[in-house]
Amino acid sequence: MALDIKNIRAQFPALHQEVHGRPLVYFDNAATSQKPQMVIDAIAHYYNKENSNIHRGVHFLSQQATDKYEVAREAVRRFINADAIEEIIITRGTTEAINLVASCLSQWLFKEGDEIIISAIEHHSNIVPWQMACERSGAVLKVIPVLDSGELDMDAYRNLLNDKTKLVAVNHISNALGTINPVEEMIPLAQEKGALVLIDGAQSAPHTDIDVQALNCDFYCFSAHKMYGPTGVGVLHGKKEILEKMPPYHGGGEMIKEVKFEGSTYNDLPFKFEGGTPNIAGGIGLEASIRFIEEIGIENIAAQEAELLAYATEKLKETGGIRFVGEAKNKAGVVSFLIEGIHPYDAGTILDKLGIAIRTGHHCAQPVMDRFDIPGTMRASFAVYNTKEEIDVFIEGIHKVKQMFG
Ligand code: 7TS
Repeated sequence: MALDIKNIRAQFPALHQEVHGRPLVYFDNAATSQKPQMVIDAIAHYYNKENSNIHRGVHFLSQQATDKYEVAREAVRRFINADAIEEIIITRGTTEAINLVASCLSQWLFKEGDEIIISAIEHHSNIVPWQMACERSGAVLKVIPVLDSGELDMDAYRNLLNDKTKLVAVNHISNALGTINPVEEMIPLAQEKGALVLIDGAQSAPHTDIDVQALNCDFYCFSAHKMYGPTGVGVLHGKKEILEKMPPYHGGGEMIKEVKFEGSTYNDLPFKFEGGTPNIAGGIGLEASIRFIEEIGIENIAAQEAELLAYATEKLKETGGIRFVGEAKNKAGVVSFLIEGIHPYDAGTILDKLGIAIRTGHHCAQPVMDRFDIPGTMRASFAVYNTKEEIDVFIEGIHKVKQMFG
């Protein structure tokens, strides 16, 4: 189905502005996407009319806010096809979701000499929490290497797996390279060895259909702000039988059943992992962002972005002197590249002056840059509202950069 991109763009107020006197071209969607009016309205409406704390008041506003927050949880469940709402923990984002699992597993599961496997193309938030878990528990971190193409070395992965492997944590889509990892293949390989699997879906939730039951992963996490929703809210999906065994993360209100000085008992799932007043407006905004995606259809979004990726890659190739970093066969709407002889930061600064927002640097994936022996890349990442005309403006910008520094 051909999407009405003009109509979609009209729903995003932030896209209709000038930056440095030029119409904004926003290609930094892997960092965070812009927000449609329906998400902004849902949040504004909550603060204008519904503001109240949830899960505790008997009064009207509190019950109404609680209902809306729980509607959001159900929307998330449906969005990722989870089995039950008890499995949906609303967090501050992907980073908090991974830290929650790493912290709880280091108390409950990991022992001296156990092994945790991550990949060479992880975001820092899927590296550092596991390093901290290793420090706490004596477990050892192992890393799946990446091939020159930007694809994971699957033979090396098979060889890393053994009876000591307790957890595999990999991203579904790499933010630095755009590689779509073969998680459908990776998950059962780990589980055959008795390991748990966490999938970092920060980059996949906005672009791919997610079915946690079909994937059969033990944990899946993502952030609302990369999928047209607000910042400061995200999701941890975990299998119920594992979440039930895990100790709680944050202690405080909401996550308890009974508190006595001699000891406290913990609440049922999912509240056991949701201590403190949550980002209520954020949860309500997340529900609106899911509705936005579902109205367009995730497969239509993916098709639009695939077209943009193919077009941008072809046009960049035509300009010459481009080194692509990450050329996996199976790739999402991210182009990471360098212009030969030009520092990405210099190029990014010139593009900014032309109203073009791309990301330059290590993209919170420093080991990827070390692996490819580069200081960083220029990264253009696409969302459903981007157009080929914007890519043409971007390519003109690349020509200007080359003229200035070439
Ligand atoms: N995992 C991946 C694969 C990511 O791309 C990001 C954020 C995170 C985890 C962390 O998500 P957060 O919402 O908790 O911060 N990625 C990026 C990026 O590529 N540029 O800025 C943030």
